[in-house]
Amino acid sequence: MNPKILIIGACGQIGTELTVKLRKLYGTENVIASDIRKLNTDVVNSGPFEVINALDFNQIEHLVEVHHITDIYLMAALLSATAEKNPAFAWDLNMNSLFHVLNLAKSKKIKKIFWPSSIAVFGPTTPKENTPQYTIMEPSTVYGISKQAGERWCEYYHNIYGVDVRSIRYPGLISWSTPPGGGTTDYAVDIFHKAIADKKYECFLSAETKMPMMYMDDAIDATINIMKAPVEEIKIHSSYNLAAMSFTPTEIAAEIKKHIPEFEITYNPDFRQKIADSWPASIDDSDARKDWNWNYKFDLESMTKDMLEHLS
Ligand code: AKB
Repeated sequence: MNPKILIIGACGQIGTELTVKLRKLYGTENVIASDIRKLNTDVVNSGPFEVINALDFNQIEHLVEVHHITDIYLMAALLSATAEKNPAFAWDLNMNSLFHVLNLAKSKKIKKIFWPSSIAVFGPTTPKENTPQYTIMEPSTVYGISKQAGERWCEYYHNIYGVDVRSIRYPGLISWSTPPGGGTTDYAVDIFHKAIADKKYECFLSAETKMPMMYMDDAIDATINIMKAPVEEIKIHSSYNLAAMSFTPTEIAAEIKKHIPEFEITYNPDFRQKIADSWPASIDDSDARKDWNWNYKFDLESMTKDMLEHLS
């Protein structure tokens, strides 16, 4: 039987594409999209849509009851750069929306949860290359602290209350169809828009800042696959490391130059540099590969080609 899905934060960077894919997979009527406002006309007009506040438990519970929801994908969050500007609200949104959903599962009103974590759970004392699944985690951003605490709570709710919650530590995500949402890795999306429009880009990170990244198609596949995996395959109940490619601004600029030879990049690092410096450069995702057969399709070359084709 198809799951009955509620996506909270459906108009955001991941939510938009996730909604489309889940509707194709499970049928439009089985996927209820929701967000705080009607921010994306495609999402709003392509199937059932509800305006809700992720911080309002009663609103979420009401939707769960009315639509007989079995699975919730909680995609609402403040990302790293935005969260630094509003720490109290970021903590409130990122943590309390998670508690609402975990508590619905604890009281058996829903069966399964997807909750996104991030490479931001790591910090400056974490090994930078091939960052292991289990390692030192001392996040230095509000976003990272909220994601790390969230991971601990997911594992706790699984161990103590038997909640089926599944999670991925997303790297930076790159997509042509949705604008970035206030993250530190967002330069890797902006750069394509500026390369096409202006043939030049001023990067807010320094030339050699290497970070883990992933094309949105792969991120959506990972999300759907971890949710589809039989419960016994899910061995990690905090969050899985996930990787595809790692590159620096210099390297992505060189790849773009192969298609747009006039393209030039300059560097003017801002407050986001410190955030990027505290994150891993590459990730060891062998547990995800082993447990639920994770693999990626897009590398830097194929991602760049696909981005430019779609945006042009
Ligand atoms: C961000 O840059 O904040 C996000 C993330 C890595 O979670 N893209």
